[in-house]
Amino acid sequence: MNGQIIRIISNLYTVKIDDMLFGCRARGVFRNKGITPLVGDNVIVDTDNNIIVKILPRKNELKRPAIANVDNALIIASVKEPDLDLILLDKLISIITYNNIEPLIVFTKLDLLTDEKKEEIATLKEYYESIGYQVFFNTESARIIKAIKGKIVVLAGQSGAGKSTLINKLTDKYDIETKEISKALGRGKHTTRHTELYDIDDALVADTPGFSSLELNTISKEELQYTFREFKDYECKYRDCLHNKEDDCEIKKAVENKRILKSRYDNYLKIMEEIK
Ligand SMILES: Nc1nc2c(ncn2[C@@H]2O[C@H](COP(=O)(O)OP(=O)(O)O)[C@@H](O)[C@H]2O)c(=O)[nH]1
Ligand SMILES: [Mg+2]
Ligand SMILES: [Zn+2]
Repeated sequence: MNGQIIRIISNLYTVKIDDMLFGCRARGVFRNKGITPLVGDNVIVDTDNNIIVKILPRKNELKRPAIANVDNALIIASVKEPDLDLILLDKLISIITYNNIEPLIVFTKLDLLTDEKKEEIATLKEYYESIGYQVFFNTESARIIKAIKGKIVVLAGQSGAGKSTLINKLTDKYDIETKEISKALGRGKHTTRHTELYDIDDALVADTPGFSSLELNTISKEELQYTFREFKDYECKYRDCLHNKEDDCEIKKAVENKRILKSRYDNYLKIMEEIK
């Protein structure tokens, strides 16, 4: 029968088949071939013997957390405590997009802002929506649940941004430990020892950041522009243009005309600097 691995503890695999959970072992042959079954793997199970007999092809695979077939990354971006970090946001969007995962943006902690600052965030939200991203506030549980239904989802975003809090808000099935902001920022390591996917209304969500901003290394500076979705609307007359030098560059013109958000372009240049 077909199922999906939702939890791994040492060599015991919990496989969800329809709505039932099976504790399974993996076939010895995987080990011999150097194949490691991952959380998120679609598998075929011999349910008479509770053995995983086959792992179906993966659409992608992450290292930390070790997880396969990720559909979405929820980028959790706090607007205060810690302050909104737009370069981190744009960098995460690029890294996630590059890994063939659709990013969803969630702004948290708007309750800590003045009305004026809230307006600025609303404008920002509109921009990201206008270029094709789904953007949420962490108060919009119903909308978020709808967006991730049936998907495998990882979280991204800095410590203290409100990732665990969000999962607790999305479901009352779990009570995940959240940290006071001071402690969260002081902590270098996760206490999580194994990858578990929380089953939230038919979505599987990993409460371990799937991406950090440090993972730029695989993107080349030539490829970076393709992870900036709005750049695709413009065609430069310069072949191989990196949109950083030529005065007559279509992207630069779009920034001047305020059709591309200035911070997006500035962050593009900063991220490219980091790649070099
Ligand atoms: N005021 C406010 N505090 C929040 C919000 N979301 C999370 N927090 C607090 O921020 C701190 C860090 O949250 P946590 O979920 O542990 O962050 P994580 O490190 O990303 O998992 C905790 O004290 C939360 O109670 C929010 O929307 N508003
Ligand atoms: Mg947490
Ligand atoms: Zn250009």
